[in-house]
Amino acid sequence: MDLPSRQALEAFWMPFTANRQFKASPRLLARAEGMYYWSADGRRMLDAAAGLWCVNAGHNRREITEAVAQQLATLDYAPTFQMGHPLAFELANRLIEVTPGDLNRVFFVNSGSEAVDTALKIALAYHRVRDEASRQRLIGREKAYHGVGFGGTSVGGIVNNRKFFGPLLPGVDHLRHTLDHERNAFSRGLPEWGAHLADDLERLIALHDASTIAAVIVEPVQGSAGVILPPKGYLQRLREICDRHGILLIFDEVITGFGRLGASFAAQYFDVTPDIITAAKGLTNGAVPMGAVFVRQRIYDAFMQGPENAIELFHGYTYSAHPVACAAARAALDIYQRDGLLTRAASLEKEWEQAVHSLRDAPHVIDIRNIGLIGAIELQPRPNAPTARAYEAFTRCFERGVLVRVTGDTIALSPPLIIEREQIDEIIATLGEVLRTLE
Ligand code: PXG
Repeated sequence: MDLPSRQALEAFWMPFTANRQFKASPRLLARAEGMYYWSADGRRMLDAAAGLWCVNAGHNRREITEAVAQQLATLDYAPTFQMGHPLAFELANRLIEVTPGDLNRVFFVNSGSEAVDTALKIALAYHRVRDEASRQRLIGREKAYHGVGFGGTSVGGIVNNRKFFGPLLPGVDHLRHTLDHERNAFSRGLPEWGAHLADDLERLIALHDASTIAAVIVEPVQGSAGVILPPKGYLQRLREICDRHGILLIFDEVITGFGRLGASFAAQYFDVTPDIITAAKGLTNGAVPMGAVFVRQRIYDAFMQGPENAIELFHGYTYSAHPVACAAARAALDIYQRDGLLTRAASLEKEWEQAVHSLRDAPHVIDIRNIGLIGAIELQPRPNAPTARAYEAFTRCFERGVLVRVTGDTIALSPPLIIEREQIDEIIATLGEVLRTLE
């Protein structure tokens, strides 16, 4: 494949990317299959990031490709405002086979960001239709990532994602995050210390009063901030506090949904049932953009009041339940269920944990965290140059044929759920080598 000139790279303003640095020395992917990418200059790369946490069944699955092609040739587009197409209903019915509890109503969107903004709007409107319109506050958490819409940015807690964009939504507050190196570094799986950090919600309730709070949104496992795990008992405690005060609990499962932890959703893994779940990414195995919001039946039912000809929720997208996305999602779910991928991470979890923690004594490592098929290796930042060391680890892994993801000074691993033992070994061996070459 001919590599593009520098000039040819200028027009595309790349997201969350150092554009000038990238364009001076681009990393281009040309093709993918199974656990591997091939770069534009023909090198094979082991994908230890599942793209961006989304290609859970591995790349270029034939069943998905064929389902998408056939759907495009049959019904390319269909509106879902006051119209419908059968596959949208079928997909919703299929999805609620794998959602927890009575989260059996599905609102379709096109991304994780849209799922989050939709969930927040549903939470606000839910209280209003129940005559509790004073519940308008939204509670997020420090270091959270909930996408890039104004709602998700507002409840998010990563400073660079917020500070450029003005005051954001009013009436938002944040829980403390749960990362504590002093007490919890190198925990295997969930940290023992910190369940009481959930009581920070009681502090916010005491400050604002429960009657003003609509919902709390958390990632059960924080991804983008560098894989931050909930301490044992933390999510249960959040659930109890929300229940006690009539506050909706939203789990943002854009990363944790569809098998990443070894259960369909983190809700099942932790045995904590939220009121709303947001999902995207693995929903279509990354093949076509799509997201979903799952709500408990009583939330949906609360809207189904008044005259039957009244629209119950003034919200939706041109591409909600796009037929091509629905086809990809149904084919992805077929694969997940047929091949046992929703639980495969559970059978690999111990081995994965062992492998990731074997890097403990490698140079620069200050913490290692793991859960399901997620791993994080946090490096000591270089003095006066935060993120530079981890970024270099990322580029050197890329040169050696392993694609990892870096956020801050943390290397994050989230391979496709089809990974085999030798591939786990290859990721760890490459990382070990790279860490030894770093200054
Ligand atoms: N919520 C969560 C928890 C996410 O992780 C989003 C919402 C937004 O989804 P969309 O589809 O709008 O991007 C995400 C996205 C990374 C990384 O490696 C993580 C995400 C996206 C890109 C990179 O840190 N998560």
